Amino acid sequence: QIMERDLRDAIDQGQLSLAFQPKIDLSSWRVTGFEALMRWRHPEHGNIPPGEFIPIAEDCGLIPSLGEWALNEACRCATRWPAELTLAVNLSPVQLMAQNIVGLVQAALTSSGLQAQRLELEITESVFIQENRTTVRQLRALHDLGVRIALDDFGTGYSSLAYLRRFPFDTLKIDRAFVRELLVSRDARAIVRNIVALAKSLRMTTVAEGVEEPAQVLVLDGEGCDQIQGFLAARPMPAEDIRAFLRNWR
Ligand code: G
Ligand code: G
Ligand code: MN
Ligand code: NA
Repeated sequence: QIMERDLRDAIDQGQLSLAFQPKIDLSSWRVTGFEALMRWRHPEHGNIPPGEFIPIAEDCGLIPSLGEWALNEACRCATRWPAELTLAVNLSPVQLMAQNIVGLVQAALTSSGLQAQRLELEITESVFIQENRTTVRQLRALHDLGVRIALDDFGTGYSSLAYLRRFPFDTLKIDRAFVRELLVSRDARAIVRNIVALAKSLRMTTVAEGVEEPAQVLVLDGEGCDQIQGFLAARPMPAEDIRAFLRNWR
């Protein structure tokens, strides 16, 4: 059982790290950037997946500290990459509610020297469950800094097309549940086709998550999807592996 106490120690004792997973442009097959994903190596329990500890951090009020650490660390790493590559960082809905997220993002950009246009913040649709004016106002203020905003895991949560009208997302990430079924389910394929069409008409970039097979790439490309992410291109990697990965890509 993970304790709140352990999470506090994790930050202080450097048990947290970031892994980076590339996004690939389907028309050029170039790397467009990387998404930062939190990793925790517990001294006794070993690696604990973010799916386990992020919800705990959200419940016990530690997500602002974890999130601030991740944002600063990720920006610092990204300044060492080629300048055309973007960085995506996940934001918890709790951060949008509880934290001066705009000041935090501004500070991370200033102290790292990363240009705002290179940063994209990924937010899941659960941010709209207890939607209030603060959430939308914070999203707009973040957008005004020049960072991009992505809607993560689209299509599986509490999706409502109304969100797409309430806030101008730059990117829409198609949840890997649809990608997983793409080759075996006509319905999944029809959903992907229509998500892409909807995103295009709203001038959003589409990214398909969880791509593991070349055949999925062919279908996604055929349906007009812009980018892919997934084990086919690469598993999330430590920052120090990025240089070699980029050198060997293609
Ligand atoms: O890397 P993995 O597939 O185990 O990640 C599981 C989930 O944890 C994903 O949905 C991802 O969005 C989330 N996650 C990973 N890193 C972060 C982070 O830094 N902040 C937040 N809020 N969520 C993260
Ligand atoms: O933020 P998000 O929930 O999208 O986080 C991505 C998570 O999905 C990471 O934990 C990552 O390890 C995982 N992941 C990335 N690519 C693949 C993939 O191709 N297949 C599967 N099953 N999981 C993936
Ligand atoms: Mn994400
Ligand atoms: Na996702």
